[in-house]
Amino acid sequence: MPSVDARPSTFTFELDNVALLVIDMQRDFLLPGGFGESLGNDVSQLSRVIEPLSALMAAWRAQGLPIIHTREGHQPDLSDCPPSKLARGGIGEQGAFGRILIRGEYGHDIVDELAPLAGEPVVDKPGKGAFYATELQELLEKDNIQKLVVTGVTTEVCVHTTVREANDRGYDCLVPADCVGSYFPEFQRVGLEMIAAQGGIFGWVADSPTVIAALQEQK
Ligand code: C5J
Repeated sequence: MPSVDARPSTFTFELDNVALLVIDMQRDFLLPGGFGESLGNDVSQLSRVIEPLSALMAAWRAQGLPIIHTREGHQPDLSDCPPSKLARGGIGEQGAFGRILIRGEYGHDIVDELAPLAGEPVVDKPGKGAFYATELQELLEKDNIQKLVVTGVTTEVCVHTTVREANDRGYDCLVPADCVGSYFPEFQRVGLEMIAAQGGIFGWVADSPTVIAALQEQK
């Protein structure tokens, strides 16, 4: 059984009950010129996640373990976008990579380096959390997944919301600190601390090389 040195305590999982969740590694959040940068954000804070996450995904795939990707976005007619979200601007407007966070647009899709492989589910979500108004829970239940390694962007928004949703649904979540990113270094630090605080109130935090080493010990 892989055993990961994590905070606040060791995180263990069975190879047949774990999935890697890759949250919203979309061009519009990560690429220079995209939606994230147009809001004044420093996208290099997110792109530094690509390399370690790519290595984790490779190790994960080498073990034949499941990866589930998510994308935040909306139908072209915006019928699934709450008026309150729309009113804050951006969504559906023309951006450098097509209409912002609209399904089917170039900017809405996942960065080339982390492209899903055939057969890996891609869950399209209208909200921040990956469980809200999606098929995610059904996918997890189908394969009896009970533990999640949660990666992606942004730490304090979609990663945190998803970890909290998962925690309330009974899933144990491990977050590799170098595989999640925030535009704001302070939010990154505090976001990770909040997960592991109070005896792991939302989950566990580790580094991806530790997770990879634990996986490779299984060979
Ligand atoms: C945001 C996300 N930040 N994926 N989305 O709007 O965290």
